[in-house]
Amino acid sequence: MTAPMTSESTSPDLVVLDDMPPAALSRGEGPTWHDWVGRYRRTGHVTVPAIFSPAQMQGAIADAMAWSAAFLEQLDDAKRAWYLDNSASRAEAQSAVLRKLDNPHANRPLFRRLAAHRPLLDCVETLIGRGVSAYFSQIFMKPPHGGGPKPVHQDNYYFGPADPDGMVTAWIALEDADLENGCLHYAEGSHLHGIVPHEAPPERPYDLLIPPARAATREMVPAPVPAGGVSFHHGGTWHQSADNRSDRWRRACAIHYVRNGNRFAHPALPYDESLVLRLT
Ligand SMILES: O=C(O)CCC(=O)C(=O)O
Repeated sequence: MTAPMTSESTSPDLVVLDDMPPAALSRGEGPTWHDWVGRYRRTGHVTVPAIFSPAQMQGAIADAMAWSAAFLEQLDDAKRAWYLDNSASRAEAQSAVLRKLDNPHANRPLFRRLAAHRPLLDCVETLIGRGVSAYFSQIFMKPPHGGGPKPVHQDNYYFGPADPDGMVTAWIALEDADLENGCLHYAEGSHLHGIVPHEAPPERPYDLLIPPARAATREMVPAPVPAGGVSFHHGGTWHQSADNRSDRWRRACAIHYVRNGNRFAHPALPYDESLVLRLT
């Protein structure tokens, strides 16, 4: 369906900003600038720590929870089962937790600022080229001992971007994400083999997933991310998250960036182009 990215066939106008490593990578030890770009090309994902401060992440969590409470308040019955983690009645909804919130970059000034954070954009522009926009975003919430798994899928199946290499997902860990509380897992190198068919369970028509028998053919490697770090993944990379088996929350914000001019040309679900936010 889409051309796979290889290290030989990156987008022609991709620019690697050799002279401007993100601040997070110029501090301390760990992978160098070139190491992490190479890792992304090879495996389809890479994690960069400490792009945001603890204070920024605490502010983001407080804002997400305030938005969640306000959103729950006005949710009608039809939408409740989709948005709530445990399908809840109206009475239960008082204590229920939203599974996800769409487009924080467009709805919440604080998340708009996170999306425009220069060290984050440095990384994004290195991966997909200069001049980028936030196209779609989501906050994902897994409460302690709750928050079901997100099955294996490819973002580019949902988005169908005109240029599959001109889209990257930046998954911001608002708090530590690890094996116990449901961090992401990736099938390394899966972005090199194109897009595979997805299906949706009849009761969850928006939950497009790679059929379990096929998903089981690939090893899924966990990608723990410390609070304030960002896991970047290519739109073709198979990924999933497990349920939260810990006493802790796992809240994260995924921002899907495109290089300007690229668009979701053949999306599997509708996306509102009026919310696209040009950033550079
Ligand atoms: O955070 C999750 O559980 C799922 C995130 C995801 O699928 C994504 O960012 O593309």
